[in-house]
Amino acid sequence: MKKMFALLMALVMVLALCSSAAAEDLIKVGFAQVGHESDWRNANTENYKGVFTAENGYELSFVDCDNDNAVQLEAVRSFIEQDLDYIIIAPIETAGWNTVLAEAKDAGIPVIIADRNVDADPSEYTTRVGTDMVKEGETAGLWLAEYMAGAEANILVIEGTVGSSAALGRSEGFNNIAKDHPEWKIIDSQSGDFTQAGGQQVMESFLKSYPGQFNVVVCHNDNEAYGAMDAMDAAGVTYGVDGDVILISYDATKAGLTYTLEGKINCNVECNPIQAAFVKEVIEKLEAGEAVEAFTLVVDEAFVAPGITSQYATTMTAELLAARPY
Ligand code: GYE
Repeated sequence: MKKMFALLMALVMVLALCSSAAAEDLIKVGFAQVGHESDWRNANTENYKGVFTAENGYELSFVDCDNDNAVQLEAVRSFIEQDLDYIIIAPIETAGWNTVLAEAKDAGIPVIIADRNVDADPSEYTTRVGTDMVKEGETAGLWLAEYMAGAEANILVIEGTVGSSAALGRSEGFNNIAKDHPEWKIIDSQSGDFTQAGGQQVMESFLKSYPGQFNVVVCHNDNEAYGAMDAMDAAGVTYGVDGDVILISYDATKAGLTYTLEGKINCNVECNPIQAAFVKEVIEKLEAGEAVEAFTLVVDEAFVAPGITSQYATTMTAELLAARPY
């Protein structure tokens, strides 16, 4: 009996040793995430949590920065203090990163800028993974030009978070196309902070300020579009393929594409939130001592409501919607 007990104890100790060795072997990754402002963001977070798992060899320290720049800087500094192996930042705003990036560099911790971009020289961080937001804006503009075919457009824009590369890029891209269309007028452009409540609030104020004066609404993400739709519903303004107002959105989440399939959103420009595997690939290369590209592009497409055909976008079908993973 004593022998059995000793054997059992030895086994327990070996197992404990093995698992602590395994925990030490895990690659420690800190992720300073923007927050939880949108369905897109939640899909992006889920994707990271599903990829950076212990089974895959990672220990993920995840911080939801709740759209607060100070919290995000603090999160990155705490990753540096903990001496993690890699730091991933999805920057809320483009500005204000130089100092903390230099601190990470001094500590020898590689930094991966994910999703949104920073306003810093690429030499200040290791690499970037994300979508091309200027191109997303241009796609929306090109589609609108094709759809309007020379008709007048009086446009209201509900922007994303002020100072975020997602909002800046989409505006820049859309404006690149708008400048070639003298028959277009951007009446107003205000931030809805990428939230449904923000989108609704901005649309309510637009409806008061510009009643009957607009025929296009551009929302920088799906959640803002849902808010804008609620505001237009309440004001008796119709939108979508059978409505008076053309509605453009970005993200192409499952719910957003459901509205696109129903014809309520005319055009939905995708921004792909499934980015974690690309980041993991970059880390694997760095672990192997290989060089990494300065930028890994996550490719997007665009979708339009049934009845619309476009050289810039795919016409939505029930099959396409069913196949959407997020
Ligand atoms: O479009 C929006 C989210 O940075 C691309 O952030 C991302 C944007 C996305 O809140 O829904």
